[in-house]
Amino acid sequence: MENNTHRCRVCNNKISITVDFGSMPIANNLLNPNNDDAKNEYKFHMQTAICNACSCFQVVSVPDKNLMFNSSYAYFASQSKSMTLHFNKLGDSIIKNFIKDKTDYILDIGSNDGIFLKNFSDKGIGHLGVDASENVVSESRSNGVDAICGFFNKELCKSIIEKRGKAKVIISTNTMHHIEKCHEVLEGMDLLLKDEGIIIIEDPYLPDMLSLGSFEQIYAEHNFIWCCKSYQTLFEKYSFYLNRVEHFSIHGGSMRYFFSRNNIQEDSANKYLGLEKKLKISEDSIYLNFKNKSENICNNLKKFLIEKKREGKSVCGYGATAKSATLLNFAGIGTSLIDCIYDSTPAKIGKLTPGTHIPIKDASTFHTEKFDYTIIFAWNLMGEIINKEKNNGAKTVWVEYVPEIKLTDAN
Ligand code: JHZ
Ligand code: ZN
Repeated sequence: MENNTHRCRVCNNKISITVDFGSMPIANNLLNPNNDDAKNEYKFHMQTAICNACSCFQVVSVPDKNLMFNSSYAYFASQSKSMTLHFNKLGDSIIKNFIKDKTDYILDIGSNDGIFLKNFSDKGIGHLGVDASENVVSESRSNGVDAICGFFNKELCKSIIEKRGKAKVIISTNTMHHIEKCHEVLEGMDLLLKDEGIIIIEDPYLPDMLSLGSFEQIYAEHNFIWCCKSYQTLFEKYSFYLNRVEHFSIHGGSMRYFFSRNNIQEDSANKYLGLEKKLKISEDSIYLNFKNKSENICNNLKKFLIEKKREGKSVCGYGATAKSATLLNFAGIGTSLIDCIYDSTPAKIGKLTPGTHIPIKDASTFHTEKFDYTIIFAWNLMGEIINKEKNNGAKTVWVEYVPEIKLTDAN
């Protein structure tokens, strides 16, 4: 492993590179086929490191945030019914347990199209979304959600406090791992949260990524893959304590973390902190195995695709996910092996995938096309997608590839 002078973004400890994924485009930076987007495509060198002191897994050099989060952000969370359901349940439990009086409001960092806050706006409960991408903010407003466009930091929080006072609950789902300057977020939370308030964070969990070998969770926006130890280190610097965690299978394994000013650590937090220690996730040596798993996933999928091409079979993809950008670019899989990828998101349809330039087509026409094989790039939403397409009458063999190739025949 290469020696260098990189420093951990959480604790400033020296870190060294564990896996080098080479040149990568920005995962959600889909290209317009009718202009020079493809010729001028932005790329960065994606290398990852683990901090031996605080277990923070991070991308070493991250593209400028304005290149990733802007008015053409392509991900709209409400495209998934199962994710909508997941957030409805979370909303109900927060309303029951934490929203106690009329002045209490919840603030969502990375509120996207309002998928989560809709639970509050529909019931007339105080809420505010913050998101750095104007297009998803407009979408959430059109869904009745109160949201502002901006990067969450101390300055923004000062202006929110002037207008709304302090928040009872601060939540951030699938967003903290997008924010390179994580201390700016904590400085904002430190100002904005009521003394008796609670912070809830949820995102993909490092030990799950390591055990599946799902390296696709890493891309420009996902510049951290968090765990209990790394979050605990970050939050304790601002006197917030990890009280409790809840584990979910969504997105290939996610953790929900609860922080407050109370220094009480429940069994769930102890359990996972202990597990992380036992798994030695802070040690460089673990990442050699992870690198091997990642390369195997790529090699197996590529081998499968080459074989099917040779047999004259037709192959497409389903779900133009951010994850698939990492996979396709790292594996070197492009239009010679996959004809197109189907997706239901209006902002993605008609565009090309970043780096590999595979055309993205409207998922509503998928069932009419009859591809022999369909690679399910949204493997985390597989049940929902297969059911939907089965009802539409789609005939294909679905192909999963994490952790290994698995076929589901829907013919
Ligand atoms: P999905 C995103 O990652 C991006 P991605 C982001 N960086 C993040 O943090 C994680 O999510 C949590 C489509 N689809 O959820 C919609 C259909 O076409 O796996 C999406 O493009 N038909 C913010 O992009 C994609 O699949 C359907 O029926 O890796 C799913 O993307 C359904 C259900 C989805 O996340
Ligand atoms: Zn660290």
